[in-house]
Amino acid sequence: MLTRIDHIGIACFDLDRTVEFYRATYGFEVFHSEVNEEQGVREAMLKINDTGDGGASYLQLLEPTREDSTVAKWLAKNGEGVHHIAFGTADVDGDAADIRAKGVRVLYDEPRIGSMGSRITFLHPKDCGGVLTELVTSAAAEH
Ligand code: MC0
Repeated sequence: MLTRIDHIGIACFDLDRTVEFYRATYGFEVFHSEVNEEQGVREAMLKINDTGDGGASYLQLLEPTREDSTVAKWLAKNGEGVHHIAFGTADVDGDAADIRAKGVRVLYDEPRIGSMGSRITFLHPKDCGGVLTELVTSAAAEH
């Protein structure tokens, strides 16, 4: 069951400059940052609020680390802006299977590693009204 907005992914050309915009404009601080080589991104997670399911909602700022990454390709075409939304669930495997059975393309056969050790998969934007959609089970929810 999808129980929260886990994060909104925002693509940017310059992560440090964008982090500073969110700090100076809204007062949001970086909760966590990392490089995800598989996904080709450097990212900063800005925690916005805790959620009723024991998780939290974040803004995820994404800068590509290589030109052939999905985010670099998206930025070249669209410029900076909202890249994807992510729903949180305690069971990414089960929810992905249920959604696949409804005819929506799930991009990975098995969830991959996302931010902060989470397990993630994506739904194809062309099957989701133009919205790249991610499903996330946080590392904490698995223990
Ligand atoms: C592409 N399209 C999008 C889109 N990306 N539409 C809405 N939102 C997006 N973010 C559209 C394109 O405009 C195009 O439409 C069509 O989908 C095909 O796109 P493409 O440019 O030809 O690119 P593909 O087909 O090679 O790849 C698209 C696909 C890819 C969604 C399969 O981006 C993908 O695998 N994304 C999932 C992984 C990802 O994005 N990772 C980065 C975040 P037209 O109409 O022009 O045909 S990593 C992350 O977020 C992790 C770290 C985490 O949360 O923990």
